[in-house]
Amino acid sequence: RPQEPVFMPKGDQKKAFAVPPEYLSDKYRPIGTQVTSRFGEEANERISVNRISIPPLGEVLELPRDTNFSLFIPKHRRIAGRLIDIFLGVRNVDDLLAVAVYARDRVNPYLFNYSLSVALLHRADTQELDIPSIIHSFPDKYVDSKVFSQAREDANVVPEGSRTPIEIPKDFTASDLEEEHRLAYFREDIGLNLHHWHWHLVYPFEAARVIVDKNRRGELFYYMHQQVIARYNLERFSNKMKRVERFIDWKASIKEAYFPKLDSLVASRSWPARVTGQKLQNIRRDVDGLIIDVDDLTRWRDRIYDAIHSGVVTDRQGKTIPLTENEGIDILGNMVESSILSPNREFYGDMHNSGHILLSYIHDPDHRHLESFGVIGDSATAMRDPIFYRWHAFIDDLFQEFKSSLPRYTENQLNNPGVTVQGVEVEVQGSQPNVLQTYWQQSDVDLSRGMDFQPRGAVFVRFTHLQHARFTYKIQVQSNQVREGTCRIFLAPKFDERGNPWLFRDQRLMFIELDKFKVNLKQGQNTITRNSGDSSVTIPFERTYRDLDTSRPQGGDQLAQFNFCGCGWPDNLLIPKGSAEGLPCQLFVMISNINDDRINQDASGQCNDADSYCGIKDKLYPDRRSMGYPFDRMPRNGVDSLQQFLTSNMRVQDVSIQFLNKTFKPRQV
Ligand code: CUO
Repeated sequence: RPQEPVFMPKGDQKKAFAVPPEYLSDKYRPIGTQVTSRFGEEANERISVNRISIPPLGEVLELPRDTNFSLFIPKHRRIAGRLIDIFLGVRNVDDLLAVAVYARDRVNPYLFNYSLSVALLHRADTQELDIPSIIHSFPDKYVDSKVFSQAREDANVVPEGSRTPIEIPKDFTASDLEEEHRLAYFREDIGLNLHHWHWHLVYPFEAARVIVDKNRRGELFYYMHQQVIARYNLERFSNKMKRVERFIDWKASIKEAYFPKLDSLVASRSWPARVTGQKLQNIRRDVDGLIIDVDDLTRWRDRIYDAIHSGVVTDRQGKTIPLTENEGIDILGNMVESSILSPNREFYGDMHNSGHILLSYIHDPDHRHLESFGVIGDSATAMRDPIFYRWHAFIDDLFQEFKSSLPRYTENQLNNPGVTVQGVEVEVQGSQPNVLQTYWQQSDVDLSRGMDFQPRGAVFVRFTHLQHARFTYKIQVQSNQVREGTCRIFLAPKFDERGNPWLFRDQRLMFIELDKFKVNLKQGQNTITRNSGDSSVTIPFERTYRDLDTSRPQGGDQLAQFNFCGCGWPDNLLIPKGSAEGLPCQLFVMISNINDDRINQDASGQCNDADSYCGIKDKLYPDRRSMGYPFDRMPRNGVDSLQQFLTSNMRVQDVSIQFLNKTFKPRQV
């Protein structure tokens, strides 16, 4: 079993649980003393586990231990919700430990890990407990399956000090014969998939209402995924490919295939591949309690479009709720995803989640081959598959349809009178100004925690990922008085796929957010300096991979933030790949009027360094504007180009992104 107990400490301190015999599962009870003494001998600390009356696990036990688990499957998430409730419902940490220990050997490992992680994130008394990163619990969801047999061999044969990292080739899922493979470095980036897993862990769409109902979560669902598509498109441009095509013809066959080459160690099965030319089919899978027709999607889509065009949604009681200028997108986000906050799930359905399901079972819609779902059926792996982006491009288009119906921003809503941005420059380490640089970098990660074999010890895997040279923005601002403002920095390609200049209405959808931060301006001339590593979009590389982190907080508040803060765009993907000759881009900088931005709250002491896509734990989203402002709406009349869009508090600087085809050796941490 690859899974480690969630409370397992690091290093060579080994703790063992002294467990009441009746907690052992049926399989182990007859040999209880042998089992406990085997592990007990290695331990240098014993923790006694309370004997309490365990709440009945009921249907939680219905999911076999050796199957895959997906939050997109309603039955699975109902079961997860039940287990989360059990973990949230016990009186204190000691009782939680007792229930967790009892459940651990009875419950599906993925289900157990997910439910306990959600509970630890949300219980007031567990804010100081650390959750191991999922890459350490389930490395099989993130790396080439070939690694595991090599790792086992190394662990058995090679003494710990003499092991060399096992190298994962950069191109292990396909060859260049497949055009979409050019984007594999992005789709299969470990940090990207960890971010996505964390985002959905922090913003579950079904659980107790107190957990789901977070500030603007529907809007954030729209915005975070909109940015994923914008960023994917910039990567496509970097590779001389056109924008991702929406998946809208649900009767047509899908040309992009994907062969993940991942094995589930828990299910002891390979993740199914999606071959080329497949079509969506109606799902009839008794084993998952799933009945979905392709026509269901069509009906939900049409009803959602109706709601958008009429500007109102109809709730379960038949009451109408207006989709207002500011809050409408939040309602729509919950409705389309859908979450339990959807005003009417019966009528507007479960559009986006069902798309994930239909695509993930395209190879075995009626379970005749006893196959499980493909990678798009799990938020930890979904972003690996090209079809993910085509599906989300359709979902995003739905949201854009709504955004297009909103009043345009007036000049007043964009300008910040008295503030003029006079100049912008990007200083790049080791390069000329305004030329961003990217390259390949190798990094090592220890995956031994997720592997259960003797003798133990570190097993490092070496992978190759995109990286960029550090850079600094230097922004010259003139202000007619002392004031605060919000500096918003975005990047978009300068030309479209044909090399033509953009119409602003199209280019606005291509902007990726790079940073957003508060500035204090003095009267007169100001120079704002900001480092790329401080971006409000990203978390540091070390935090993405957790155990590489040398500055790891040790307890208390800091640790609570740390758990939440696994959510954040990976720093190594802040800047798209660009091209050898340099991809021409436009860097947009704006200082907006703080009076319309400000949220009055104390966000200090909380994880707030990746709030753009993830929000802040237990706080309001720290920006009052609509997410994506100022690019989230159609331009005012007469604005056809970015230049015409600009007010004096905005400025555009031409930059290029140059890719150096070099691979740098692993960082030493
Ligand atoms: Cu993140 Cu479709 O929502 O995967």
